[in-house]
Amino acid sequence: MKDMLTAPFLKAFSKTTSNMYRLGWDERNGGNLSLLLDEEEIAPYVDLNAVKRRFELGFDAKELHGKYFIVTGTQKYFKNVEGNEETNLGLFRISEDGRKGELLWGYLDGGRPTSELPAHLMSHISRLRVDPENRVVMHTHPTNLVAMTYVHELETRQFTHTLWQMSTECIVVFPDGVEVLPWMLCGTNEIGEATADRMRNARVVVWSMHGIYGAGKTLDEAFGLVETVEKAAAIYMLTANLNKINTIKDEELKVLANYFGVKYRSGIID
Ligand code: 2HA
Ligand code: ZN
Repeated sequence: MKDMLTAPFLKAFSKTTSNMYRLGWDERNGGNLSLLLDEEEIAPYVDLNAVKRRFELGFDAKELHGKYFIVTGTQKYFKNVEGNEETNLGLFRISEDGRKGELLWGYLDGGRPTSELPAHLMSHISRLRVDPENRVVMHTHPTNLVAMTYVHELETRQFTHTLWQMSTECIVVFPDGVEVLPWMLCGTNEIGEATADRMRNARVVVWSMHGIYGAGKTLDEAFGLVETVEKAAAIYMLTANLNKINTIKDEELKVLANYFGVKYRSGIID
C-alpha cells in the first residue's frame, strides 16, 4: 500500500484548504470541502475492505451509494489541514443503503465529517445529474461576498446581474449566474435541500449573511469560480458607496458571451 499522504488528490485537496485560508475565507472552523474520488484513484493507498468505523449520515444518500469522498472534518480549522491531514480530513464510502459513511482513512481523533455534509452530498447529487463530471463541492465564507449580502437585494437575478457587471470575466466564468438563498439555519438537512435544489440551475449558491457554495469538475475549477465571484463582490463593495459613472452595459455583456461562446442564463440581460 502506498502512503496516502503522497496521493496527488490528497496533496491537491490539502493545498486548496490552505489557499482558502490564506485568502481569509475560512476563519476558525469556517468552511468545508468535499471531493468525489474514483475507486481506481484511491485503491493504491487504502484497503477498500478495511472499514474503520461507520457513521450515520442522517439523510438518504442512496443515489451516491458506493461512491467515495474525501471531506473536511467537523470543528476542524482549514489553517491546520496541511501537515495534519489524517486528523482533519476523512475518506469514506457511502454505504449500500445510502444511510451511512464507511470510514476508510482519516478523522484520526474520532472526528466526523463537516456539519454541512447534507448540503455537500445533496449538492453532489444535484450537480452529478446535470454534469456527470462534477466532483467538487466547496463551502466557504469569502469576506466581500458575505458583506455584499448585507447591502444588496437578495434576489438571484439582480445579484447575478450586479456581479456580471463588476468585472469583464464574470459572465464567462459563471454564465449560469449565482443562486441566492435567504438567511437560513446552517448545518441542517433543510438548508442542504434548498442548496441542492438551487444547484440544479447554477454552480454557485450564495448563503446570505453566511457564505457561498461552489461546485466544479476539479478543485481548481471550484476554487476559481468562488475566487471570481469573491473578486466581483470586492469590486462591488469598493464602489458601492462611490458615485459610479461607468458600468459594463448589457449589450457589452452579450458581446462578451458571444465572443467566448458561453450560453448565459436567460432573464438577466435579456
Ligand atoms: O463548518 O462553515 O457553515 C463550518 C461552517 C458551517
Ligand atoms: Zn459556513
